[in-house]
Amino acid sequence: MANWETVVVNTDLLICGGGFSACGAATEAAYWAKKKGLKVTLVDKAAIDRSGAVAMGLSAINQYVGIRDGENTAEDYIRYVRSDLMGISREDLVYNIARHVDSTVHLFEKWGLKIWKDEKGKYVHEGRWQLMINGESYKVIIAEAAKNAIAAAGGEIFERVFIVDPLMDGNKCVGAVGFSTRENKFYVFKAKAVIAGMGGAVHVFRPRSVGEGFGRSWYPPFNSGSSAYFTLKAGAEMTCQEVRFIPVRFKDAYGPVGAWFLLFKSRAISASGGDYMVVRKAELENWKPYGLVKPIPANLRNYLGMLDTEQGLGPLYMETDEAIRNIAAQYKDDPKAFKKKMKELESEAWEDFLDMTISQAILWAAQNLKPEEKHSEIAACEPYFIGSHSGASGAWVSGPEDLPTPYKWGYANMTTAEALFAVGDGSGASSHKFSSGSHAEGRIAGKAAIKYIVEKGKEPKVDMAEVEKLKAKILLPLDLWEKHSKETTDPEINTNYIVPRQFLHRLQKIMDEYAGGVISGFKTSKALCERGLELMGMLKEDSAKSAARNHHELMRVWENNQRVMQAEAHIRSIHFREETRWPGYYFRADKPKMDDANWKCFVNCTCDRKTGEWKMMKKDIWTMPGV
Ligand code: SFD
Ligand code: AMP
Repeated sequence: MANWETVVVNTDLLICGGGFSACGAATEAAYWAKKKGLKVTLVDKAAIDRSGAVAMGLSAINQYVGIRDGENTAEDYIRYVRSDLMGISREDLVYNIARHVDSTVHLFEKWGLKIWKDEKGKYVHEGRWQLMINGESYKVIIAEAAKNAIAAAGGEIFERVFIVDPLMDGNKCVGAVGFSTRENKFYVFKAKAVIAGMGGAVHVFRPRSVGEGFGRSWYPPFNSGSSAYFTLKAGAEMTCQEVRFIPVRFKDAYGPVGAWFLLFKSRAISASGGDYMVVRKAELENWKPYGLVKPIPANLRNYLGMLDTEQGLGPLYMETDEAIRNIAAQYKDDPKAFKKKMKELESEAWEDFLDMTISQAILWAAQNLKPEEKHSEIAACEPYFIGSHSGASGAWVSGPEDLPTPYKWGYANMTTAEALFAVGDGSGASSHKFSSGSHAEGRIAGKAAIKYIVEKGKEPKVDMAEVEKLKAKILLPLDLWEKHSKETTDPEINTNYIVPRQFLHRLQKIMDEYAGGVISGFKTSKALCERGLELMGMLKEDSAKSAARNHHELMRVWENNQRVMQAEAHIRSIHFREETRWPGYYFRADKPKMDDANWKCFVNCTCDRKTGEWKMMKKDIWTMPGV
């Protein structure tokens, strides 16, 4: 085995991940931990100033309820999420986040985030729930608060340490193991409670951008399904693993569309000029009651555009030029004011991307595209797993203590594995929390985890023999490379191992062709899922033959293995749910209709820790009384 030092770290609370939800957890947990003399440790695979989905910044805060100004209520937010997810949401979790998210946003502002204000000093809304920000440094600001809180409480932060597996004592999580991506160090974190906040997953499906564009995606390429893998490996129950997210984005550089649709009130059209949201309105009747609500659910908006594409009406375009002209039109009688407004709109258009998806601004520049002069192509992306946006995949967590929810087994956001909490993209069925809601959910879980430690925390019992086995398994790819790489002329072509890039391509091919990726027009069926699972079984066998030539590739190997776990949970869930509920995300082509009588329920699953056997189950939907 590679001769790496084993570093043991003892802590009370371990936070895995350093993104939005983990920073929320750290900020809150450190506050309570300091009072109780407990230690909080946070571990991220990258540097938390610029890690995760918000690495490049964002141009909007997508969840702000506005309770203090009477703009909306938390109950309104339940209704929004319920409809947008076609009836499938954990209303207790959605409510819990909605009632706390505003205070998180107020904290962001206190910490230095610039939220746009109008002349009356009110936040500028992008849409009903969204606020405009100057967000280039959004992550830096939120990370700084988390770092300060941990430092003030005497905790520790580990950066560039990649978490792989949970440590378990029966059904209880007692820590995690991982490795440094820079040094020859294998880490063992022993903890009384653990929070999984390692984001969602991308590159499980073959991306649209391949070859020289490989790595480009809307969701950040560094999130590889670590949360799902970690909670599944802990034996925790998962939910909504079929509810992938497919956003419509500016094509090829993946610029988000929210500001265009909501702030600029832009239309999207087909190549022949039809506005698919208007032309195809009648189709929405087939998806009642959700098809008839406002806003129309994200997957149905996608679906109407996809119908145009399927019928040869593509490319689809965002009418940026028309939208800018429409807004500026109110100044048409005053040439000076008109010119000024046009300049302002032009800079807002560019800033939207420069704050959040810089590559989109670069692509516009490279293609000589001026948004005020010419429209831009948009397209549906490849599927992602992101429980915090308009998808829903994640762990099945306990609801808030003060609500009459049937899903409650103790501490808020604790998974069905004791002492293991999940947040952000790692917790399921609580969609539309975005950056702010993920942070708020992190705070909820951080507080609950400290409460758990105070009330039930015991010294973690870690089986060091088990740890040694995990160390050997995790470092094996380095050994395989060392042993065999000189046996062939090209070390990448070797019958004794598979390199991470080849493995990833195989996974993506299976998912794309059998589980409804871009190439299959997002369509799959029972038989395709079954064949996909068969091939996945063979891929899993080969995962033990993965080789890595250095630290970076070792990370790539484990990212792949984590993606495989996410992929399998996804295919099994799509296979189990015998209906099509989210057209525009995926189609069970053999069951093309929504079947409320049999499938208005959650699909949950577990993977047995010892046998690896999957169990699929239905769970009833609970709706908040009176909402
Ligand atoms: O417009 C390991 N999101 C948006 N939210 C908004 O509020 N406004 C927007 O404008 C948003 N837009 C947007 C968004 C996302 C993306 C990718 C783009 C644009 C381009 C959504 C939010 O970003 C999202 O909801 C939150 O970030 C979710 O938070 P969280 O904590 O669940 O995930 P994270 O922030 O990505 O952090 C994950 C962390 O885990 C680390 N990590 N650490 C150790 N070991 C491992 N094995 C690990 N694997 C991962 C990561 O490094 C990271 O720190 S718009 O398009 O919608
Ligand atoms: P996006 O840029 O697509 O991630 O969207 C940002 C925010 O705007 C999210 O809250 C979306 O749900 C919302 N959104 C985007 N497009 C629309 C639309 N056409 N109608 C209503 N809400 C939208």
